[in-house]
Amino acid sequence: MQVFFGNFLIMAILNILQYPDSRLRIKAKPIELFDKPLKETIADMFETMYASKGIGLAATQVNIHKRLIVLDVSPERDRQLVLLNPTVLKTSEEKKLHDEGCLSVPGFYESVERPDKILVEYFNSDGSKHQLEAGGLLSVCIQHEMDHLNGKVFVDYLSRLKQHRIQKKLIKEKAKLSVIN
Ligand code: GNR
Ligand code: NI
Repeated sequence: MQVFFGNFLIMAILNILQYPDSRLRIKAKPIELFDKPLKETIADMFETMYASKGIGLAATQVNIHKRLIVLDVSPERDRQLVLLNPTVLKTSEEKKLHDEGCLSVPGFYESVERPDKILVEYFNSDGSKHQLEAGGLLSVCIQHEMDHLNGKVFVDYLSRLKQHRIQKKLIKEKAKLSVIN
């Protein structure tokens, strides 16, 4: 939610769901209205992503179950990308391993194999249709975010042993925090 306070536009930093929260498993629904509330959600998601030093954020992670992704993989943090209702049209045969992290899985970085290049179709916040060919980090990030929209987390690609270790550690840390607060 955005609030006007005098001349100041107040954006909100949203709460990020943490693995293994079951709400990360909800499949997001297509966006039908390209309206002002949607633009406010997009602004809040960028604010949240930059505050958390992330390169991408899917609406699912902030408990909004709509097909909406924000990204900025630039080192200067000045190349905002918004993908609404994204679909993958093509994927390369060639796959690559890349180290991945996730704002919903804080502190863990693991190697995941994915197609190297993808062709994505999406809508922007004005409702116009675009295509984007991505490789490298951008390709990894878009695939990681589109997984979130389908209720999938990068941890799902790891061995069951690693999944259990990560779950145990994050649940334990959460319990510690609830004793303090
Ligand atoms: O900030 C993020 N960094 C990252 C690094 C490698 C592969 C994927 C990512 S996405 C992640 C932000 C996030 O959790 N998005 O869902
Ligand atoms: Ni993530």
